[in-house]
Amino acid sequence: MAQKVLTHCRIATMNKGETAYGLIEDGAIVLSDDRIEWVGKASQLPQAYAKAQNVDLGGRLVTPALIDCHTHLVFGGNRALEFEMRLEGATYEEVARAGGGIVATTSATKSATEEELLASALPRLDAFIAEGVTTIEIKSGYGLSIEDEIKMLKVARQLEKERPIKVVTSWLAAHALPAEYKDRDNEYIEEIACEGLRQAHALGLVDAVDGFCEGIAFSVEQMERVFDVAKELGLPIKLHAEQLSNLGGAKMAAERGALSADHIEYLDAAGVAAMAKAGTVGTILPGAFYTIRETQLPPVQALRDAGVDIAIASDGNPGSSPLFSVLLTMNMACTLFRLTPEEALAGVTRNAAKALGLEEDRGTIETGKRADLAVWNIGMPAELSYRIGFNSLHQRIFGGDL
Ligand code: DI6
Ligand code: FE
Repeated sequence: MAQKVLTHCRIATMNKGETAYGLIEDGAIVLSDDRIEWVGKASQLPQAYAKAQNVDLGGRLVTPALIDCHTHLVFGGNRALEFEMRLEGATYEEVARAGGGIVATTSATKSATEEELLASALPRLDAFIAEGVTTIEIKSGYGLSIEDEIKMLKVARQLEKERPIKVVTSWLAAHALPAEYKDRDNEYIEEIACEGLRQAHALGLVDAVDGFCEGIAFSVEQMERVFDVAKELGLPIKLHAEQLSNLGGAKMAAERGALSADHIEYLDAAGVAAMAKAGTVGTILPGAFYTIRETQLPPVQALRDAGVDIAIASDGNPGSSPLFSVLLTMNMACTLFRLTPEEALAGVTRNAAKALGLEEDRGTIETGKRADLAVWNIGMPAELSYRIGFNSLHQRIFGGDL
């Protein structure tokens, strides 16, 4: 058994407890293969580990490795043209209704080969890895045909073979209506979103089922059709909900036990209550809020008051959030949404793990959890959120590998 002891470090365990950040001063962490075997004060390190390989971290801060629980990392092309249109006054919704937006990325994604999609996704993934990310969720949603949605998820799975990273996939065929289904949205839901889900699941490509519940996308009833299939297949669900308007998608998803409801700027009290009751995580996405210059803030205080766990994520995508940095996401969540730096860090560790259904396995530094850690050249955990566009990562530990 390969055992290592990390010493001479401060540890933000991110366990809920008496101390902020679950902080341990002058701590030690014992790694055994890909697991955390022991964590605590160095002065209390059991004698049994005295002979294990010692790694002196020079007084640095250790946190759980970062988790991005909502991305659209795999896509073709880019939307710099739309960026220009929006700067000339068009809104995100207007661009979408004019056939730009998600549908434009769909054309570029359809015409790309798996190899091309992989090649364009890798540098974006590497940007996350360079910031200490070890777990990333990646959605389909720019194929909008069974074949092309499956192609996207195959690329997402392939990324895991190319890099030391855990990829969690989400089926997001219910993202936008492709031109060939104009005025036949219910047929799209049945023929592509539902039938494609069965096929992709049979290929082992789906970890969770997502959708875009919005005026410019799909209704609550249509999402329920897709979630019925998810249930039949035993797959967890999540939803892009209440991003541009309040349709009640988050409430519906929570009542069905959703892992998370994402965006949620327009979430109302009934939605908050349903999420609290179900333990559904509220995933808020400052990159999209910033990019589309949204003014409606997500109801952060109501979520806190109700005890809803808050995750934050990049939403990295070519249109509404061309943001490929978790550290910048943390800064934006604090500045734009008034999260505390502690909430921001919990949002990309413990609560992000919960949003992916992985809270038993990762997201905090505790005995038995996966040894995915980040070592930073900083002293205070708040420094992670405080700087803008600066990466202070010293070392990323993936499954105990230094
Ligand atoms: N909401 C989003 O923020 C992304 N998808 C969604 O449903 C945006 C996707 C895009 O603009 O390409
Ligand atoms: Fe999204």
